[in-house]
Amino acid sequence: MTKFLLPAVAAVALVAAGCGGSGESSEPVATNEVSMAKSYVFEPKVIEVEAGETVTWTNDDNFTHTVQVDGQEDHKVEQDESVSITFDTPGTYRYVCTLHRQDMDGEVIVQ
Ligand SMILES: [Cu+2]
Repeated sequence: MTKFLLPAVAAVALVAAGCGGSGESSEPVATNEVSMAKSYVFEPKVIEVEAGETVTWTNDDNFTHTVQVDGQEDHKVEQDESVSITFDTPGTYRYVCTLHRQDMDGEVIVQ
């Protein structure tokens, strides 16, 4: 248990120190569920999972969105639908909605 808690606390502390306190939305959240919430956002924006976990994005917005991880296959997600991607290799993966890349991006940190 302690093994899992310590790195998470350290990561949050680093983010807070680096951003001067204004980066509330960029603190990693330990979850494998991301909502495409109203409107044009991934919520939470930065998540943290264990290697081998599957992350599910669900479109709760009124518009079609996509999930494209690190330039790989683009997954179209219609309203009320979802897409799941499994992350086997540790690392930091950035992703975007290719329809709204100015507004919609996020990060999956795989431990
Ligand atoms: Cu979008």
